[in-house]
Amino acid sequence: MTLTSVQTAPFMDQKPGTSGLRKKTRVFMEDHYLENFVQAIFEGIGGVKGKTLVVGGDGRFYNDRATEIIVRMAAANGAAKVVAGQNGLLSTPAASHLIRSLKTDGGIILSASHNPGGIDEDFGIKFNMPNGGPAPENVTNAIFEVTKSITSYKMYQGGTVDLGAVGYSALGDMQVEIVDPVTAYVDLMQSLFDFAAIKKMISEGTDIRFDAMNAITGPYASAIIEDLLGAQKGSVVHGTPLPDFGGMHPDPNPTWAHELMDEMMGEAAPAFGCASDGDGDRNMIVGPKCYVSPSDSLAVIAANATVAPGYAQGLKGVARSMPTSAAVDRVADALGLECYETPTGWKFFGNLMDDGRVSLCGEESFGTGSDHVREKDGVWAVLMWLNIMAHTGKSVPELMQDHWAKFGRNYYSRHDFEAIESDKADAMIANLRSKLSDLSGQSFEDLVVETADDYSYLDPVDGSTSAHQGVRVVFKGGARFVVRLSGTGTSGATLRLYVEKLDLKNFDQDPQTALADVIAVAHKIVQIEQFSGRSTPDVIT
Ligand code: VG1
Ligand code: CO
Repeated sequence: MTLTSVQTAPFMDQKPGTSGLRKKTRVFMEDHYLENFVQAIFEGIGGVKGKTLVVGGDGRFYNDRATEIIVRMAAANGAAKVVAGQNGLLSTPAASHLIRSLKTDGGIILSASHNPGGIDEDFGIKFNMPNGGPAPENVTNAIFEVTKSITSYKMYQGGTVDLGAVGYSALGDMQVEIVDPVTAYVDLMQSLFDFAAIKKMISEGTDIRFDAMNAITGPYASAIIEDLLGAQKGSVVHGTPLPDFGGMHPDPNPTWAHELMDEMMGEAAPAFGCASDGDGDRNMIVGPKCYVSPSDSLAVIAANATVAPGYAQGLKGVARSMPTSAAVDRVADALGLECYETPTGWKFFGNLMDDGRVSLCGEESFGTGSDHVREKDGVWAVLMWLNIMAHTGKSVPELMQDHWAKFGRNYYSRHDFEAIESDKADAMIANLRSKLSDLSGQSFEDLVVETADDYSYLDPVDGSTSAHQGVRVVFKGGARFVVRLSGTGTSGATLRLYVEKLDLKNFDQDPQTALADVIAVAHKIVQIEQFSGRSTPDVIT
């Protein structure tokens, strides 16, 4: 058994994106690539000597090997203890909960989230702070700085790291605790939701389909929905986490969760359908013939959350990412709640939650969550919806119709244009930025531009600024579009176009029809086809 210092040279491409460092799995498997980044995390957070860290991931290919490497490097760097999920497994929200509840010094989560997995697909790694939330930009920047000049990393050779058995062991002077990945999380959910009421509703005939997409939520959903809440066996489908997600693209949206969508749009649809992503932090909610857009889901939860015991005292405030629709703003307005707007990525919600300003947050990208952890949480959102249904006695379509009747409908859609050549995408955004100041006042058909800017966020808690977080163009009357480039992809660029329009009277249009004029004008202003050669999106949500 020896502690070694391994010579290495920097990789210049280890800049974390929206949610950690994501690359092709084979890149992470190159000699020193993962190790360099892990050492940079340790140094970027001021060392791990005497600290306790949580480690786990979504079970994708290389998760097990990477977990062992991190445990060995933590021991070599003098950590006091590592708490790892059994077999290296932890959903992202479960990891966040462990970091918080065990009062640790943070954790490392292995996941490329909603990106496909396998040796030829994607892998990822990120650091979460002692509050359980993704590291903010000043920390990811510090980590990135270390990656650019690293010359060696520490590795504990020899000894055994057995991730398979729950219990305690040691690696050198470091204690290793292997925990069941599901238990603590299930306890947390039971403390927040009315399991008895949900169980009764299910026993009275509300049937459920939970598509875990062969990713991490399978064991969590089976334990909660089938075992505790009594849903029929088989309610959870694709419930075994597989290293390549069985070839599925574990992104819970109508395009990638098409099996679930087909079932929910068919004649024999269950009463409630839902899906989660690779690492368990996203959710999609669907009723019979009724797809719930994530922005609407956030608004419905904001309007009804007090029916759940964990939120009975009322919400402190709400927050949404800037491209998310303003549906939740309308609810906040009606309830007299503070409503915050932040850049894309869950890391921006952490300060607001820690400061007691908000208890509910959401993103249009199928992310919803609360201050019970510091990540978005797919299973949590599913249970919140079930709790709301159990207490109101309303179905998903009824909840949506009632919501729109009360607050109006913010028609909303996101169009993704994937795998654009990066320089073309950059040129498109640069061109758009260059004409922003001239846009206001200009008319496009019936739409008159009111404001156009490049979104910059001033964090009200720590005073930090994050600039260039997306271009937004708002028209008179409130319709708007937003464009930004994805920060989670691993090849080329993905352009995201977000469009929105409020309607106070007509609630039953197809969003693509309701938004057609804004979409057309967005294409014209952004010049998507001229720059990218693309006129139709790859994914519409
Ligand atoms: C996307 C989403 C963003 C989300 C992020 C991480 O980022 O748009 O809302 O927070 O993924 O989600 P981007 O930069 O590609 O638009 V996950 O489920 O990967 O942790
Ligand atoms: Co995710």
